[in-house]
Amino acid sequence: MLNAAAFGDASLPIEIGLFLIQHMNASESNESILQALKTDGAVILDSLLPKSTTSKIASELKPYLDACPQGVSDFAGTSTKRIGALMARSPTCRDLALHPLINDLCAEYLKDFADGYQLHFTQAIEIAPSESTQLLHRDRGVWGGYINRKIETQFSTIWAITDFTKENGATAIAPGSQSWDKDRVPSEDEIFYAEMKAGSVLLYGGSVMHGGGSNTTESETRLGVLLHYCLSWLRQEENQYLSCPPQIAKEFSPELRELMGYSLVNPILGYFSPHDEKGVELVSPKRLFE
Ligand SMILES: O=C(O)CCC(=O)C(=O)O
Ligand SMILES: [Fe+2]
Repeated sequence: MLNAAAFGDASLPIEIGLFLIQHMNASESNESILQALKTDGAVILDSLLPKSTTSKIASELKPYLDACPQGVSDFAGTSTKRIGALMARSPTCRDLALHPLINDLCAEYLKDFADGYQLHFTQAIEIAPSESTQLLHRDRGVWGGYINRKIETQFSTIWAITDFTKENGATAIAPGSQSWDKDRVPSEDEIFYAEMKAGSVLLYGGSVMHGGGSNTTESETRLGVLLHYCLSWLRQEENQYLSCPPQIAKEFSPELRELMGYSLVNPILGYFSPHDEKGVELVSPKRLFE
């Protein structure tokens, strides 16, 4: 949100400011990044990854994207490809999931609502020419309308692997809509686009309205890596234990496994009993990797 004073009228109250998607550098304080995220519902951190990292991710994902059919619904898109299981499939996406700044911001953003957070959703989304704008939505909708809106459900990232432009499908967002009545529909001039260079990342919460943008270019595709984190007591949208089963996760760092949910919280949520042993009950998934 911009302070009305920025437009030369200091007498206007701050609430009259305009909401928008701010661009910030990773060198700004966590406090100011989170302030922008809370006020606008979304914020962009510019140029966090070098070209070598985005190229590596693109090549790790390419075989899966090449083989993936286009979506077949209005919501998933009909010129859009979506692939999951990014922890199993892309070693470089594992590093992104553990990115220290992102994890610090996520922990702070969600700290009032749970004892911890977990990886909720990993998806690469490639939007190709002729795709239209996705229905704007709130990602917290996956849990139905049951969670009180005072509770923030998640902290979400979209990493730009290619440049994101308004023309090639940059995510459309209605800044400020995280506090709107749930049925209010944004007007055209309330929608902004997360235009950003490859290597930048969009941060947004579970309550802000957004959707994939339309791609009106002749031949450009837009590739984003979506890594979402949710409260540790919520069911994950992507089943991490099937997308990335223990025989693969055993090669990962304990930190990544814990982030994926191979751990206990609160203090018994997520226990298991090894089905093929006798005398061992109600233990932490961590035991699988000892
Ligand atoms: O790809 C994007 O820019 C956003 C997609 C999205 O919001 C979704 O599929 O839930
Ligand atoms: Fe979404």
